[in-house]
Formats: sequence, C-alpha cells, structure tokens
Amino acid sequence: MNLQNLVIATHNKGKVREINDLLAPFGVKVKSALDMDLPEPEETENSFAGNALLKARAAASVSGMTALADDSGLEVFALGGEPGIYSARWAENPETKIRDFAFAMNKVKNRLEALKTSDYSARFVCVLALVTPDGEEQIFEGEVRGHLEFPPRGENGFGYDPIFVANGETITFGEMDPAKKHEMSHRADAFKKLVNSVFKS
Ligand code: ITT
Repeated sequence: MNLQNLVIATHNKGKVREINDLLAPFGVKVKSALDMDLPEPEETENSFAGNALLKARAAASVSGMTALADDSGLEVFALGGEPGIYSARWAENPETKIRDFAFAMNKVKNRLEALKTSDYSARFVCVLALVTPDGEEQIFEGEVRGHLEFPPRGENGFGYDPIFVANGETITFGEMDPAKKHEMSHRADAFKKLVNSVFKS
C-alpha cells in the first residue's frame, strides 16, 4: 500500500497531533481532513470499526488519497462500556454542539457515584482504518487498560486523558509526557499493528 500521500481522516486536533508523532519515524507526508477542509461524515455505525471505516472511506473518496481514520473512545466497565463509541458525543452541549470534556468527565463521575461502585476500571480503545481510493481496506485495533481517578489532573493530551491512569502508572495521561503516552496508549497499540502490516511487509 502506498502511504506517501496520506490523509488523516479526522477533525480532532488532539488526534492529528498524536498521529503525526506516531508516523514521524516513517517519513510519511500527511495532511488532515482539517487542513483539507473535508466534510465531517455523521458517525452512524454502532462499532468503533464501523465508524472508522465510514470516516476513512469518505475521506478517500473525496480526496482521491489513501485515508487513515481513527475511531476511539473510553469504555468504563461499571457503566457497561459507556461512553464507548459515544465518547465525543458525551461532551457535546446539545444546543451549541460545542464539546466540553470537563462536562463529559463530570458526567462519568456522577454516573459512577450513582452506582455506589468502587470499580473504576476502564480502558481506552482505538480502531484505525486505512482505505485506499481504489477500495483496499485494513483495520487495526488497540487498547490500554487502567482506571479512572477524580478530580481530573493534567494539561497534556486531550479528551478524557485527565482522569485516566494506565495500569502500572500513578499519573493520569493528562499529566504524562506525550512521548510516554505514545509508548502505551490505545492509539500506539493500534499503530504498532499498522506499522507491522504496512511498513514491514
Ligand atoms: P474524528 O471523528 O474527526 O476523528 P472525534 O473527536 O469525533 O474526531 P471519535 O468519534 O473517535 O473522534 O471520538 C473519540 C473521543 O474519545 C474523542 O473525542 C476523545 O474525547 C476520546 N478519546 C479518544 N482517544 C483519546 C485519548 O487518547 N485520550 C483522551 N480521550 C480520547
């Protein structure tokens, strides 16, 4: 698969930054759907893989370039896997559609407190979909397990990072140096699989 000109099919600046960091060692030139002002498709599928494919297919067909999409989210075990594929939508103000992750993290906290559970275990999931303009498709899945801590801590990362502590760590992803997050994150895990398939074959 030719990855010389790749479009990153995301409108999320945090993802663009992390995907650029993860691809940096491979000398791939990337543009994002944000740079190219591509339309943002509605995420109508009911799985991470379905939504990742939908975003990559849309970007590949509009741009004529190979597209890489990332669908990801936080699954909280005591909440039956919520917010899951709705992780971004949990942060949306219904009227303005503006995302507020302080609001989303508080929603997770309130839901857990209402259950009176001591199980704060959670995982981040990332599914990457790579789609060429002629319809070749591959998907790669990654995860990182850990637990949630409140109140949120740290200014690094994005989304739910300030409440997530990976197994074996004491600081949140929000407090962690980005290079260290890239050694253990769900996105890095999925990227390892992509790199093994695409760059080492
Ligand atoms: P695109 O669809 O344009 O890529 P999005 O933000 O809508 O951007 P998703 O539908 O995949 O992306 O939503 C995933 C949400 O899950 C994302 O907005 C974050 O809030 C959260 N998330 C995913 N990866 C994360 C990470 O590494 N750290 C913190 N939160 C993360």
